[in-house]
Amino acid sequence: MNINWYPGHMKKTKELLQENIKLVDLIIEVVDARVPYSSKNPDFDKLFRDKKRLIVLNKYDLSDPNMNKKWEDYYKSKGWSAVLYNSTNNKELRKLNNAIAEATKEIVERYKKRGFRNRTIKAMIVGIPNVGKSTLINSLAKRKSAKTGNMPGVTKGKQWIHLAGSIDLLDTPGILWPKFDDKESALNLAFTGAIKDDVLVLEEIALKFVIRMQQMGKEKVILERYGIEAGEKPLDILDNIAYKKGFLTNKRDIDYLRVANLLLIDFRAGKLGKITLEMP
Ligand SMILES: Nc1nc2c(ncn2[C@@H]2O[C@H](COP(=O)(O)OP(=O)(O)O)[C@@H](O)[C@H]2O)c(=O)[nH]1
Ligand SMILES: [Mg+2]
Repeated sequence: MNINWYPGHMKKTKELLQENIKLVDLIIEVVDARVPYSSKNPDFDKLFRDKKRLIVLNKYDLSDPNMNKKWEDYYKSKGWSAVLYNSTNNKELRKLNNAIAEATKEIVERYKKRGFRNRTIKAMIVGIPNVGKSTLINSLAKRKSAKTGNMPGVTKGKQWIHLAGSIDLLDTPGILWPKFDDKESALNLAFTGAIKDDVLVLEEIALKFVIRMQQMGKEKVILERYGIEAGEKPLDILDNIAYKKGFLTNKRDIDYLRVANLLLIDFRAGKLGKITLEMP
């Protein structure tokens, strides 16, 4: 993990979240649209229960359009608002602002009825590491760098970013910890790069990725990308990429680390196409 989530950190994170939740009307929960289940932490659902929630399926530029629709519908069926978003494309900003306005419509109405005409709606962004929280805050704030860090519990005073309409966004995201115990989720997060490569055996991750692609009936994408043939075993695919690319050490041993890097970097950059790794 790119965060040391030892129990003290977890406790601190939860306390900080609890404190911030009291201040806001809307929780904007960011997930990775390629792995919406694995990148969401249900531990926190209880904490957010009484708040209006907008799920941002971020990085939808990298995920399967058919699956995007399914996930969006799934979240809506749970009574949450949901929007597909690409934080790296400022042209989509209006879509997100509209989704926020839509999600907070009733709250605004309620405030008006109670006579608070100019009351701003307060929102905060939450999500596990690497889903794009900082990028999203920056895109909303229309600026290049948010003072964000991956260390939980290091906020120095709260700052609000004023957005379109009368929305104020807390400038520091709430960082949720990933699901550790679920092996399948951990693997999905390793594929997307949310779990730092240096604590993982990358060659193994790459092999598992090949197997996953085969299970999803998407092996062909890999074969076509590298101009290789399939073999009998999943490992043959890594071998064949190595031969094709000349990724050999001593001119004969396969450099699996190099193959793994290539394959995973290509997947993460969307070069294997738009792929979603799990279904609702
Ligand atoms: N393709 C794509 N990349 C994104 C998107 N949002 C964030 N990223 C990238 O994902 C990585 C992690 O983003 P970051 O904002 O640091 O995530 P955080 O840990 O949740 O704050 C960065 O390399 C971003 O450029 C998106 O919508 N599409
Ligand atoms: Mg960040």
